[in-house]
Amino acid sequence: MPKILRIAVVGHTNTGKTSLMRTLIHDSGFGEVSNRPATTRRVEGAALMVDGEPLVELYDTPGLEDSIGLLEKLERMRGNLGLDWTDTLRRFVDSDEAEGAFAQEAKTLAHLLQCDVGLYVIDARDRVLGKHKDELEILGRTAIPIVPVLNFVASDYARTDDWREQLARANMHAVAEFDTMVLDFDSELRLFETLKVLAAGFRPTIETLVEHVSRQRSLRIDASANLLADLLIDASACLVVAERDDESRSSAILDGLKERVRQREQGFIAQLLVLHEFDDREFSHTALPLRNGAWGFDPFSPEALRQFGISTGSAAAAGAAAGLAVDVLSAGVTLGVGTATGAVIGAAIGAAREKGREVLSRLSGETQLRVDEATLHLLLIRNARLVEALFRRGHANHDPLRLNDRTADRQGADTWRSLKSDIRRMRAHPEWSALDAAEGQSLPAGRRAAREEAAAKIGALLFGLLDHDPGTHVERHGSKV
Ligand SMILES: Nc1nc2c(ncn2[C@@H]2O[C@H](COP(=O)(O)OP(=O)(O)OP(=O)(O)O)[C@@H](O)[C@H]2O)c(=O)[nH]1
Ligand SMILES: [Mg+2]
Repeated sequence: MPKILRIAVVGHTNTGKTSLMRTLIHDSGFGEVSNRPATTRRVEGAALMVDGEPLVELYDTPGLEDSIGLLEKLERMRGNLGLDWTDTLRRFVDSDEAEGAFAQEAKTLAHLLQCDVGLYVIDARDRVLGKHKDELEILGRTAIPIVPVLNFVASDYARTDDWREQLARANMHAVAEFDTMVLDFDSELRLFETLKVLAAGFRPTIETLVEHVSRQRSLRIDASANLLADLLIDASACLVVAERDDESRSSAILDGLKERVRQREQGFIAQLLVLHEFDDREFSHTALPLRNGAWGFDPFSPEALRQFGISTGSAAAAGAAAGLAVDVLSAGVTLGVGTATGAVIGAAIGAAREKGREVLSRLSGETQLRVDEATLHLLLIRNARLVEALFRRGHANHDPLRLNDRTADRQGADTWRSLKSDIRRMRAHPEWSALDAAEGQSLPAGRRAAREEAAAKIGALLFGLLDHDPGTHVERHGSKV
């Protein structure tokens, strides 16, 4: 294993240092984040592990508050002692002075001096002021390589150019840009690349880290695709039989099927949040689209279909049969699973949608019910969008999860078309659905093959979504006074 790289995250107070830590270590529970200054009062560390071994140690530090006063003090000290800057700084952090008015700054500088590199976090919305210039002056004299990280760059008010100019004047040319609310994988890689240039002795460490981070991302995309494929199989293959003669029992069976699909989707979301290392409590109070860890709209509601631009045809999905397709067993003719599509069944579905329970009750004999295609399409698209949003969400972000981008709907519609034959096969195998399977029950081999094929197509969709420019994903944030 290459040698451990120690990184100190430093900067003015309230610039997003703790948030950057959370983003880089994918842990929304790290430290305390708040809009008031001086939230972090002591140095706190976390390690990025590869194969069970720490590879990078990151240290969050208290914010620098009075750099103007500190620089004056250091200059006086240096004049009196006749030392160079680095020795003056070392002497300062060991002195009694470090316990007094500059205690916060001293803790941070003492830690920076023990690290291999510093990330200097800047709120890019800030005007470049004297206090920042003095901070840069002090940091530049530590003899530790410093990588400035422009944070809040997604804001309309970011003064990125002003900052780059100022940093160049301080001889800092390798600058990283970030927004800790939006986890942009490319910015993360660029940050590591910049570190590689400035901490040249740690190239193998950073290369191992980049390889690890990229591999983890691919594995997470594949795992998300598998989870989504499982959801689709469970919902597509599931079949229930309702008795024509007993209307109240039939409608209970129907409601039962819907409820199991809802719960199955919720189970999928819970698994997805674990996979992406988000705590589902984070989503319990947010408005759109997740409420209490579930989608705001019921998957069987016409609103949900409309929200994702899925056409429900002329029959407005309404009534008891909304979201369910109907196979009819009547007069000895089975419009069985294999032929569950086509004009005949299409008419039955349309009629059932229009009149709901009433039509069901008029069908003679036994009625087979399954989740209809529009709802399956919805399950695919909205959950692909959710996967995309989770990939793009920084772990410092506590805003409600928003899905602004429609790319998933367009690309998802293509994937949906390519999945049609898979779905038809799933529908021919009700035994593949785990909706009714007991916990731990092994599932048929055919299902495993179907999952692999569906997951490959869904994985391609997810990779495509994550490759495109997020554009409207980025929220705009207000100016700072
Ligand atoms: N929009 C946006 N908000 C951010 C970003 N980074 C941090 N914030 C917010 O800015 C505020 C301060 O973030 P912290 O991470 O606590 O900042 P800090 O530098 O650790 O602050 P101290 O510990 O007090 O020095 C919080 O309200 C964060 O949610 C960012 O990139 N974009
Ligand atoms: Mg902090």
